[in-house]
Amino acid sequence: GGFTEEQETLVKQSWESMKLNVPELSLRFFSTILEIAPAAKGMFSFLKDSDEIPHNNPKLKAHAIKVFKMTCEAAIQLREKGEVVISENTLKNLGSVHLKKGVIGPHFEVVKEALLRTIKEAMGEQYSEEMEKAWSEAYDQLAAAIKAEMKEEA
Ligand code: HEM
Ligand code: ISQ
Repeated sequence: GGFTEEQETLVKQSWESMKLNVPELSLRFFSTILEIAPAAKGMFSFLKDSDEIPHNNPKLKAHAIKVFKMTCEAAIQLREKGEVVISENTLKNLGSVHLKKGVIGPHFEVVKEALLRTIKEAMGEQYSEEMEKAWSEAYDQLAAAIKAEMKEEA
């Protein structure tokens, strides 16, 4: 089905609200990924020399926020163009980084679940099924583009 204006608005508005609390959001998101898939710990450089999740790691924050931002951008493009378009350089870089880190298909479901749980927690009363569905669809399309690039580079 097509991505509606209402869905785009739900994603954009919730992101505007969530980005007011980047430090907590990025930490919750990352912690939830590791809660669901503890084995993913070894993949992230932020955790190299400790078991503790660093609470003020600029790289962790920047990457986590990029996932939200890119999903929000995907929602805008889905509504405007009916598909997710990512610049060639960005896509190539994301493909190679994730391939090199050993990311595989099922990991994308883990990150999706963590993203949705983080949004639910952050939005509280304002959270809705429709909001979840909009983020979920945008994420799926974005993930498909990255997975296709990883396949190409493999
Ligand atoms: C790195 C985004 C899915 C694990 C990154 C970076 C971005 C990003 C922007 C930084 C790239 C750079 O260093 O230039 C995304 C997006 C995803 C996604 C938008 C899905 C739509 C995943 C999944 C996993 C994963 C499914 C597996 C659990 C990693 C790891 C790194 C990384 C291990 C390297 C972090 C480091 O040690 O510096 N991701 N990612 N990502 N991502 Fe993802
Ligand atoms: C990189 N890729 C996917 C999800 C992430 C979450 C937190 C930090 C980095 C990430």
